[in-house]
Amino acid sequence: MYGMKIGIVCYPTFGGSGVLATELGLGLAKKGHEVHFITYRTPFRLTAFQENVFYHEVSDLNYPLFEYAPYETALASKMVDVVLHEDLDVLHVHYAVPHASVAYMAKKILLQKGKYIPVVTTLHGTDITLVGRDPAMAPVVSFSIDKSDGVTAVSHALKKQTLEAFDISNDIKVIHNFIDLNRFSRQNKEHFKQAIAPNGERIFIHVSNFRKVKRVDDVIKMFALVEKEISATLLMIGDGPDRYKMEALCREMGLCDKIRFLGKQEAVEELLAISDIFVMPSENESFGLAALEAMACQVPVISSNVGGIPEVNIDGVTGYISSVGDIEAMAKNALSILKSEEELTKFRKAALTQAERFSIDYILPQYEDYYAEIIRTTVYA
Ligand code: GMT
Repeated sequence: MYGMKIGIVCYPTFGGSGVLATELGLGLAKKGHEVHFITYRTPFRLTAFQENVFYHEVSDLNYPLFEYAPYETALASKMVDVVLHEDLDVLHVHYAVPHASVAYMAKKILLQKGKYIPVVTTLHGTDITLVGRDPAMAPVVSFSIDKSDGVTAVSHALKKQTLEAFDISNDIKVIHNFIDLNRFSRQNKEHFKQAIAPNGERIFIHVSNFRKVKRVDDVIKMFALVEKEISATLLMIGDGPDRYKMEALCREMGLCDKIRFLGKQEAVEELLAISDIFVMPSENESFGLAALEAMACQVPVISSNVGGIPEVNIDGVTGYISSVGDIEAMAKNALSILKSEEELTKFRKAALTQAERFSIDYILPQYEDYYAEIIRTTVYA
């Protein structure tokens, strides 16, 4: 089915689900579909005008009575408006909380107006493993996943976790996250390298939202072990609640001159292009999009072994995986990759080969086929 009109709802902030949703929308638009983003702010990777792409901002209604502005109501109303007036074929919501339940509400309102809209929900991770399974949310999350016309999860591990956490009968299709290999590739950024590692230091990199689940302190502690053995520097990219604590930890450990906190970066691929090892010691990770971005730039990954990470990072091939918190193993594995140029090159090549399996060219058609199937098979109810 070609020329679909697709609504995409996501979080517009720096974060895997928003990045993926935005790249998906842009990719679909390039293929001739009409894409309507419905969010409370312009998604951060939606930077320039592109044909077939439309952006609808959810109103921020701040009445003095409200301690919390009723975002869900405003979002549902915007969904109704856009679906009706743009005559959308399908609504694709990323991150179940609260998007799946809001979409259900919008769908019911639209049905009364004689417009049927199938809803596809993509589960991204913390919407299930952290937020969604909390008893404060679980009944609504479970209900709205079950009421979606189509449900996808970004890894087999997340599908399994969802089925374990919720009593749902809906089928869940696994569509892995993807990468645009034109953007994420190893570019020559020698001048950056000179500035960051003037004495040929090995460059370690961590990219995250600095939340507890990322175990950023493990990045620093494993780096401290590595740095005792070889000359190295660590780039910390991103921002979030734990950043202050991490800066304090670096001071305590006397590592300030070796670790640079660069904050949120738009062109993360330029920093990946000069890096030797990517570190992702997360406590939970449904997929690990940031690791895939690193691998596409030929950076081997040292990670934990949780959730969907082993579907991305192949132990002993594209990097190494170890138990959560095992910083000694992480440091040892990183040093073994860096023991020679030959070894590093071997891992770099394997990382790229694995990243190619997640190319947007291969994954995006899976979404197109899935939309077409859901549009074709869903019955009005
Ligand atoms: O990692 C986060 O806290 C952000 C979160 C999000 O929703 O933006 O990331 C989740 O979705 C990404 C895209 O599908 C996945 O690559 C991440 O692994 C997943 N994070 C977790 O499961 C912790």
